[in-house]
Amino acid sequence: MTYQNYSLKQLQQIDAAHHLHPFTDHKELREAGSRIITRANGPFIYDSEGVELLDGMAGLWCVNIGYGREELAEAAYAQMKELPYYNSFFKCSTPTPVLLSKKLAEIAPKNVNQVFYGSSGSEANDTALRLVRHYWVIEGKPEKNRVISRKMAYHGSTIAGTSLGGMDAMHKQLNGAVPNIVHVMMPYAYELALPGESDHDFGLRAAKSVEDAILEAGADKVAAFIGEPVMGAGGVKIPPASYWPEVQRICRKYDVLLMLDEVITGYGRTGEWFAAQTFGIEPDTITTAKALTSGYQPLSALLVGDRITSTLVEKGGEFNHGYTYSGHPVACAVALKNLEIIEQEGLVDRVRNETGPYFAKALQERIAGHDLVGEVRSIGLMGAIEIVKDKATKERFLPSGSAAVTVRDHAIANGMMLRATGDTMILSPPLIWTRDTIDMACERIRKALDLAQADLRKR
Ligand code: PXG
Repeated sequence: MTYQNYSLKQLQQIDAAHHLHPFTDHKELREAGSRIITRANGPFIYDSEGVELLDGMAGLWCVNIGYGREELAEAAYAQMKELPYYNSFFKCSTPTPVLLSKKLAEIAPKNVNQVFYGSSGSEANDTALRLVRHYWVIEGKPEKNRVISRKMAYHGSTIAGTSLGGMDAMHKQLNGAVPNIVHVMMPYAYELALPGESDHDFGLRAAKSVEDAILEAGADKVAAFIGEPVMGAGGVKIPPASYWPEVQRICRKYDVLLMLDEVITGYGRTGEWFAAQTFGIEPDTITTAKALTSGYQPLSALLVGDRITSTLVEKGGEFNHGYTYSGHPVACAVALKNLEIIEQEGLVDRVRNETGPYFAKALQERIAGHDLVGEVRSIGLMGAIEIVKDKATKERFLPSGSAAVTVRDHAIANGMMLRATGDTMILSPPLIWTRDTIDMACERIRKALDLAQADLRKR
């Protein structure tokens, strides 16, 4: 029986009875009922009632080539018929992860040439943490096992992912994190820059907090620093240009590995294949997932730099780590086709030269001036809108986070799917957006802001 035989009410009831959703207050969901998305095409998603929404989030930061790409379905179908599964343990391999690894080495920063596969970003970060700690053990420095991360970082929901991440609400529920991970300040000038401090100086100060943490622990105790080039789930926090080169300089000075989590920024979002290239740095590991397949299949790729792989190969022996689905042939076939489409359609260049700059200008000219908006910022095709009560003082509405939810609800009611995190609205659209799509989004967001303002004034 297909879902079409069920009414919306029935699906919602079954969902409530049997399905525990991620990051959800289950009591609240049972009262409200879920919105059931049934199909999608290009930049639009459609719910079970036929309502069309412009998807400002590319699913969950992943559907970079948009919906309805038959070539990806065909690539999966062909691979499933020929070889649906075989593992890459025990000296075996299958063709698609081999070819995908070659492709990834071609597009990654030049010091990064090898790939370890998983099925999710969280798994890839678990692999990354295990790998860097293992690296220092085989280098004869097992005491070098601490990792520095940032407050508000998001690195996934497994125990290692949550521990690496800096979300307080998640840590509280962990009730015991992976030890030896510390969190320093985030590079978030809007709230953390001092009065009169330039962006440049703020970026250097935020990087200095990494150096302070290294010195506090002792450089001989620190394995690595991990960060999202642009913090995503934490609110599209874009560091000043001075930040990443300085963090890299500090890591090199103290012989600390640099781990980038590009689960959101990888595969074109910032106008280069990887944000490492946008910010001009050469990390030792790059965690990627999401847009690697544009979300059409679950797949992650931990890209590993030459420094780590040469030690691993020369001195490592067996690395006792791997997943049933490491290098899944169907997921890798879909990834290959996805990257081919991104290349053929020139989507990365388009973000860098055309849609990214147009998106930035549209947000500045049409959204930044609104009374509810404290700041807009963007890089490539990811953007944020800070919702405030008072533009001059940056005072927020209370309770915290409620104003952004009001804006989001009006946006959805007006055909625009976007996400609220704290008091920040987030945009991370498919890279196929054109100037027209950006115009449409701005119109709908502007309307949502007007309606939210009327509501918030009544409170
Ligand atoms: N790293 C980063 C930077 C992420 O954004 C992960 C790791 C984990 O990936 P998986 O595939 O295990 O989910 C992510 C995932 C949100 C939201 O609400 C963001 C993510 C996942 C779920 C929700 O913005 N990012």
